[in-house]
Amino acid sequence: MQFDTVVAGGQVVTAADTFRADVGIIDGRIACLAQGLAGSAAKVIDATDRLVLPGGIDAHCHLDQQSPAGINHADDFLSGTRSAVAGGTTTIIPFANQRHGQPLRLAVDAYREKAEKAVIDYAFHLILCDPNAGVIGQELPSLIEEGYTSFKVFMAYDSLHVSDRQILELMDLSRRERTLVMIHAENHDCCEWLTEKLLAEGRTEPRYHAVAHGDPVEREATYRAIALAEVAGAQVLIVHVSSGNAMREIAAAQQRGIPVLAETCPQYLFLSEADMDRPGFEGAKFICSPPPRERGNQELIWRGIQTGVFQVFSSDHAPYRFEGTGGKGRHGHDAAFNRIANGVPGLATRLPLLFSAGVRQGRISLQRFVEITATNPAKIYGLYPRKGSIAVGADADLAIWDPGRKVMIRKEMLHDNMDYTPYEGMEVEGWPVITMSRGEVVCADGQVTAERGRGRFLPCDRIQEMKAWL
Ligand code: DUC
Ligand code: ZN
Ligand code: ZN
Repeated sequence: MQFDTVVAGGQVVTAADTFRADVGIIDGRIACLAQGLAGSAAKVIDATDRLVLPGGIDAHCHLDQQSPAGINHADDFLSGTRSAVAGGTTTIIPFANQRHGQPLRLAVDAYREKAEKAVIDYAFHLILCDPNAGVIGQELPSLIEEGYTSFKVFMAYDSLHVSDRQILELMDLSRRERTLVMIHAENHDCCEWLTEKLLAEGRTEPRYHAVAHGDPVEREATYRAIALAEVAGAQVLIVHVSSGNAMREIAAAQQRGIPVLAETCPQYLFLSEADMDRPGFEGAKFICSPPPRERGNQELIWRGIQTGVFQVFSSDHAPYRFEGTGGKGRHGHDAAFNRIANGVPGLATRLPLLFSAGVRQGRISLQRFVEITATNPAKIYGLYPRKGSIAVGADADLAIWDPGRKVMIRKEMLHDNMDYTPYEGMEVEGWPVITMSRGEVVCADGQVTAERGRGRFLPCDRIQEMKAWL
């Protein structure tokens, strides 16, 4: 066999195994896994002393969306996907966001057009803020056929949140059609009531965001989302779980055999509510929803990763710049917490942070790392086996890691369009030194070489039965 490229001499890591093999690539796909392939290759990439992992799948990131308050994200599909490859990610699943009263089809078409600049492959989740009878009865069934099989709804936010009744209708459709409802679990009335109370008391600094979006607010909505899924007989995935208490509700449901999956994110392992209390307006940089909790909570989230409560680890990249008219500080540096856009960036830092504190510091195995950052997202969202693994026939999406490389995270190395990273100055051990998408090197030694627009849309399959996962 003659290969276009062989990645030679590395340790191949999958969710199941680590083994020594060369990876032979033909036409962007993995054609052979065996030793001694380098002699039959047009191009050889030396992976001696390196780990060869599936490229990461970031199953939750926001690009080129507008916040509920009308603020644009700093990253579009070009800067966002360039940043992704700089951190070893080769597939993203961002959101096509419906506006009130807007036919879903228009939202999907608009986001498909925005995504034409992407440098890596992408699928879409749909955000539904207006799941009316036309959406549920007509639009979704036809979009599902076209490969949109996961839908996010919000239990909080003025312009976004939907009622329990609407969630039930959507879950009912999801059960029939074998799709997946993703839930932003925070109790809207609680957030609103707490926010008004805090503002009336003059408690306006960024740190009060953590009070307005406190732990019980997330825990109640998580419990309710699970109960709704039980009522509807549907599978559900709770996104961006931040609190150990919400996580316990999920674990309890999983133990009862309820098909509830869960995702967590770097901000809940590496940031805490103390960051929102940094001097001046600095705390605004760390505002996201749900917010990072007290430091002790981080260990609980690690435990959930170790024990399997969480199946997915995503960035929830929601890039709002600090300065400028579209930034967190657009209402001035004394703006009240509820006027600061919610979200932190993280596409490039997701994998190195978890690799370093998880794998290198002995909290999780390499297999678990691959599982929650690539293989599980591919399986859950219907992209497996084309994406998410290193196997013959799969796309040659690879991240070649130098497991010992020490890097201090600096905003400048992340290739996004942000003016800060919440992880500035953190030291990590282990870095993806080469990223390949469909057999092509798209980033090497910090240089992004991918051509604009080379990414392709990935239609997602219907969702599998999940009971076996729990
Ligand atoms: N929810 C998200 O999923 N991302 C950013 C902010 C939010 O509320
Ligand atoms: Zn959310
Ligand atoms: Zn999000």
